[in-house]
Amino acid sequence: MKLYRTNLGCFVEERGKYYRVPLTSLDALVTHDDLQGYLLSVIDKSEGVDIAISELDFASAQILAPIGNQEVWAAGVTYYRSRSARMEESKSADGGDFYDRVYSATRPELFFKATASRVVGHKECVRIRSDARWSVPEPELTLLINHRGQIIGYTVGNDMSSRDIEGENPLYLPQAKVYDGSCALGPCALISREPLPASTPISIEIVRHGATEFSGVTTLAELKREPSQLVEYLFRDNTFPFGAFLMTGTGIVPPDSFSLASGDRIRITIDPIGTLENEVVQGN
Ligand code: DO4
Ligand code: MG
Repeated sequence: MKLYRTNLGCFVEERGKYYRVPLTSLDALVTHDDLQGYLLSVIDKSEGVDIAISELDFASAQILAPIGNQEVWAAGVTYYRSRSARMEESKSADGGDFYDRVYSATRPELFFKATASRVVGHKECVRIRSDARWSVPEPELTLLINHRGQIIGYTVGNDMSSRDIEGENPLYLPQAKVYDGSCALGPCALISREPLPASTPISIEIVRHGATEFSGVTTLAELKREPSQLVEYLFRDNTFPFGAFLMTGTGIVPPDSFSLASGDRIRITIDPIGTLENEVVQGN
């Protein structure tokens, strides 16, 4: 089941039909005792009633990021490709060793990524920092976790990153990662307690002036850590009254010659969830 947050309220989509969800607050949905059961009952009750109206509403709705008061956190260096790219970018700062060590350490790298106000949804604009010279998108499977630390769903995430700032000194990581428009989530949350199969592909396409400038693909088989293990570390000594999002790291890094530019369109697809599309704007 896919849960959409829109300017007209929340909708659940099942087999191409959209059903209006009476609970409109994402916080209430994420902290619901049995979200999946609740959404199934919404579908059951609406069967044969008012569905055409819901579909009509949905077609004219503006999709919003599927977030309420949740914090967004991120895991880093969870794919070999990210480890290698980071070691390379921080070589001149002697930072490479940290990335190699965290890749194989028991404790994962977890960092704070965004508050809801810094998150944009499908078809909204992600931003390049005004003081960054080398920026990339990071396509990441993003976990939706309830206040009890249970994974209740998945969304598509873009962990926008300023590689020159991060590479200059690993202590600059928060500035490279956390700024207005630095995170995109959407287009919906796939509500499921089942782990996604290892064969699940994550793909990205960056379109510039109508042509593909970069594309890449990986699969969850390349993710070195179990999502449940990442969540266990996140919830150690931390409470999340409204639940949280956890981005699971990137397995796709464009070549070093590539940097995002204003007007680029980023499309990230994770098949059972959908495609998150955002245009890039340069901060000033
Ligand atoms: O360690 C820096 C950030 C890593 C990251 O964001 C990633 O691997 O996805
Ligand atoms: Mg990342």
